[in-house]
Amino acid sequence: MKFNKILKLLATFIIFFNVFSLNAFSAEMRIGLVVKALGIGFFEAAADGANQAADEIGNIEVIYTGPATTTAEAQIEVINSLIAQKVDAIAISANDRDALVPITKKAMQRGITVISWDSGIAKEGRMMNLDPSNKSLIGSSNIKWAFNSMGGEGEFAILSATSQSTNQNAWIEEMKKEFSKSKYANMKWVDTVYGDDLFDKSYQEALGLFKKFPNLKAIIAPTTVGIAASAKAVEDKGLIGKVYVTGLGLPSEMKAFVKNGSVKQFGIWNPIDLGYSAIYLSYQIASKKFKGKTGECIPAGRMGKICVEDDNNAAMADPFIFDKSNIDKFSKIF
Ligand code: RAM
Repeated sequence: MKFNKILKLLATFIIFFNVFSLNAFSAEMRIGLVVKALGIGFFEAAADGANQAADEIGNIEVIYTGPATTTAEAQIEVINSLIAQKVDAIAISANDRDALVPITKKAMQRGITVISWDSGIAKEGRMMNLDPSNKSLIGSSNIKWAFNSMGGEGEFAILSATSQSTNQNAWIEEMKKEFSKSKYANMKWVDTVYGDDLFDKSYQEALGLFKKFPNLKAIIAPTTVGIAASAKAVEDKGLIGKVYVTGLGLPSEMKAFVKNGSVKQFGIWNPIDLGYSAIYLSYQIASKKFKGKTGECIPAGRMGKICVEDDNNAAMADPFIFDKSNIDKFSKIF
């Protein structure tokens, strides 16, 4: 009797385990979400959104991956490994617009759907690209936030991510266009430096700017890593009220700096929504419902339809501005 009971228990356990493991490991579609580097809060928020989309669609496994450093070489290794794992789709935020093209072409030749998001790959290396927002709007907004923060006059510098980064380079080009307007005649763009989306390097670059330009009034850092590092440098060097930091940041990482006055205003889009959209688009293309081509409007769950424009390029939403009035609310979300 006792032995029978044990057998029954064992059988129940085996059945339960099988069902459980089937559910957990039998995803119909596997999507590699490749980021510039691991350990960046912005990408971790995007991964949260990616998992939300996967849960909503069902039967999707998101493989969140990326290199330790923000280089194209390291990303090539990551993509090679995803090709070897025979994933269905790869959605990548690229460290280089051109250097990744041969490896992503190889992935596509093997039937893998490839899209870029956040930081794009050149057209021939992906099926579509999802920008977080309109490039020119992001660029002009950054200059406007600097104008507002520094009272429209004085010296400012850019502290960017890597010198090869597709997204930051495109935004800097747009900043140049905006800055050529007469409204900014009393502002002087003195330098552009690169912190490689590494906190320590960005911090050192900010210190370098303070030394080289004793009259510096603002740093524009269009990177979540660079803006937090610059604001910390301003705080540590006792420069609050003298140097203002602005750019693109995560409210959760910038709250303390808005409160202490090293940052007056900054902006960003919702990174959770961006990761969510990247998975939806990958799924729609990998399941052959869409191609990611100009003219298509692709349903993306709670984000509605995302419409593909020129060069198979789409933009998600307008950037949102944060300051003392709303930082508490948003710092709880991302
Ligand atoms: C960093 C990365 C990312 C960029 C944001 C604004 O997290 O460089 O690519 O979109 O900043």
